[in-house]
Amino acid sequence: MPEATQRISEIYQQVVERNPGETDFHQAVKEVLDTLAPVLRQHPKYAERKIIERICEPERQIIFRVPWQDDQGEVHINRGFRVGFNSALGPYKGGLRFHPSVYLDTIKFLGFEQIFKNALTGLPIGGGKGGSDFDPKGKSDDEVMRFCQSYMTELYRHIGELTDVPAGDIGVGAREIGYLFGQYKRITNRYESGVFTGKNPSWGGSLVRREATGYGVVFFLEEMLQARDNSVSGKTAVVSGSGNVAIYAIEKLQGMGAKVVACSDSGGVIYDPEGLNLETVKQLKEVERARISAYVKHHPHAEFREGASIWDIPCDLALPCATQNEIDEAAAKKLVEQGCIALCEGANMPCTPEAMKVLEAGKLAYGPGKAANAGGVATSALEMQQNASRDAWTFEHTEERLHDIMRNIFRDCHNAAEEYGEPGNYVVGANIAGFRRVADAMLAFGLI
Ligand code: NDP
Ligand code: 2IT
Repeated sequence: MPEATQRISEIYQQVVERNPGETDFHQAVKEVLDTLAPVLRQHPKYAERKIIERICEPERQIIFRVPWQDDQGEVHINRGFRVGFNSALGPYKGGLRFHPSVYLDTIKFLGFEQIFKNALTGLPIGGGKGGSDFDPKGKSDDEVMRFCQSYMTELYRHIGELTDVPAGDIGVGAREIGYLFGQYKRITNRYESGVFTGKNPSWGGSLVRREATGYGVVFFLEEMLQARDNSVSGKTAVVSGSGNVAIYAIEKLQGMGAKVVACSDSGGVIYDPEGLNLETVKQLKEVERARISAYVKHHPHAEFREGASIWDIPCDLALPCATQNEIDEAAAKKLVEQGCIALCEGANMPCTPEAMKVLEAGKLAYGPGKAANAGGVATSALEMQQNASRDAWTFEHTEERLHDIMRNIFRDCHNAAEEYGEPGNYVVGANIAGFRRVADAMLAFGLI
């Protein structure tokens, strides 16, 4: 039915016109919409009730001023955001990103992706995202605390364990969650553990949440490889970034017998042909908040390549775990040429549309972020469960739950891809499986 394709292209045009200049948001929407025509054909109700049009419009968008003072007493003004995109399946759920590049477009693309990702987990969480153009890099702990307190002084009225539950993303880790939660608790006069996830396990956080995104990516990768009678063990891997997701992806890769030869930060790439020493990376990034270039001081045989592309390094497995659009067409070509067999996305939308085409043509096993990196938010939902029951689970139990969830996500993507005639295409599988869960809930609720 050509009308379905036509309808989708009209919806996309409307999204572009209604959200001028928001190119990352357009890209995220296009990637999902391009896979939905067969679903509209099979379920005309989705079109009649304008489900896609509604999903593309956030339920609410909050933008606010965040004034704070640095250690010298100088005043700074940042902008805060929180977008509640879709609450059909549960309270808005998604991280906060603090990075100087953040603007409304960034939060909308991330919030849109989050709807489908969260639906794929099978857990009761809607989609949302937030953040600020604040740059935590180079700031003292006190400055970060003052910023977080100011940010929460506005945000607190919009969130709640049954309404909207933030967590971390780029630039927001355990330190920031602590300051944000502390201010929320103080303003609201409630110890409402379930309002935030990614908390320290000593005050209401879940074990495995810190590791969950990175571990989950590798669990998903292993499922993809096993479907091709292959495995992570014995492979050479490259992981971009050296933050939360990258570190725990490296840990699980190494634990499963892969050799990880490179990681990076915004300053450049570390290439260690002997295999990265993860303890050094953790010490530099989690303790000292140093630049990754300092790795070579500890391991002089390794090489630091300032400003270089990590995707020039030959590998079997590529795991982008830094940021959006970090793999362009040229990088994708290089990966294919050099014999990479699988790419699994820890970051959100790390491949440009052109790169995705190259990877598809190159027949790589390709794990899209909204499925592959869903282990983080899934474990956040497990943290919410523990908070609701005032319980704390063991590491082993929680990791097993995470592992099961990743296997189920893989199975759902795999089955949806087969059902819609594109076996092995997990982009199609993830988009359709996630979309259908949200769409069916929206239909059930009437016109919302
Ligand atoms: P962190 O802040 O812990 O680490 C981010 C890493 O990526 C750092 O090494 C950082 O380098 C690098 N990076 C960030 N922005 C850029 C940029 N513009 N150019 C080059 N390098 C960059 O964040 P996370 O590890 O939490 O997040 C990484 C990715 O994973 C993001 O795409 C995030 O949305 C996604 N994600 C995170 C989840 C989570 O649970 N944390 C869950 C699912 C997805 P530098 O320090 O130099 O800036
Ligand atoms: O992109 C993501 O899924 C996250 N940053 C984690 C969100 C969460 O609520 O744990």
